[in-house]
Amino acid sequence: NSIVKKTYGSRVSSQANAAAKQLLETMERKKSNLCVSIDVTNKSDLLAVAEAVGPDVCLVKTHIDIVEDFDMDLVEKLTALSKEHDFMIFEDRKFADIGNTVSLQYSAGVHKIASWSHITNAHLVPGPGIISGLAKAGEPLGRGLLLLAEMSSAGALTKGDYTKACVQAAKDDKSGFVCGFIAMSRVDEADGPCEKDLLVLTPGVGLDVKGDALGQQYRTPDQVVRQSGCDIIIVGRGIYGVLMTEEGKADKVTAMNKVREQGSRYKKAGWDAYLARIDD
Ligand code: BMP
Repeated sequence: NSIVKKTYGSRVSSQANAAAKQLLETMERKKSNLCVSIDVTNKSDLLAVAEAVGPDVCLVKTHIDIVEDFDMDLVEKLTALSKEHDFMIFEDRKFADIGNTVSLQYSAGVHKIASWSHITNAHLVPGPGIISGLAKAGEPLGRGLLLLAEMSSAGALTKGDYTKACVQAAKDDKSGFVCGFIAMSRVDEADGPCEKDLLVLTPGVGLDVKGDALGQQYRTPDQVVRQSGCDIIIVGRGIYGVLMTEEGKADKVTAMNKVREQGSRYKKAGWDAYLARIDD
């Protein structure tokens, strides 16, 4: 009865959270456990990548504060693409302050994240008040929250008792606003089966390289989904990286074709790993 043996579709009905429910439905419908992380610094590239990989992904992850020409038109266009191509949106904001402050950061300011992002995430460093603060803004809108239980970067302090406290906080959350984790492994089942059905989303995924110069560490979709039991692979530069090269900047059309190709390559690798996992 371990969660890793269940199909995504069979987990829909056990979701207390509307965003998690919709995400699992989308994964099953599109046969995709791929989230693309579009970490580019201008609107047009962000929208072009979302358009190119849209059909292959269940989720688009943003770092909205790196977009230099951000305005609400970007949000409207991204939302339109999410409807057209049937994907959800995850703003990787990594909230980390007291409840009152994060509630404002989430709902107000320039970005008004809660108004358009189906899912966001938070560190548990300030304690469970951060969950209540974010829930105040996100719950009425049916949003979902992921806790950063483990990180992919070398030397991360997210381990041991800290990871356990994140899992406990998710289990203790009565509201259902916390719907899963950013983690490198099946943290919710580290000490046996978990009653709540939570999602594990995993960054640090790459097929061609092992890391970057700033501490990122990559594993393959098979290591992440089949061997470690995680639910969703998050891939950034492995998909859009060509746009950062001189050739990519010089010839956007060819580069976008490459982005599309990488998107379908990672989609297949993630889904094959999932099929192997439920069959194993
Ligand atoms: P890339 O695949 O290009 O390395 O990008 C990974 C993305 O996932 C980045 O947006 C990063 O902020 C995010 N991320 C991560 O790499 N490791 C974590 O532990 C948590 C993250 O959100």
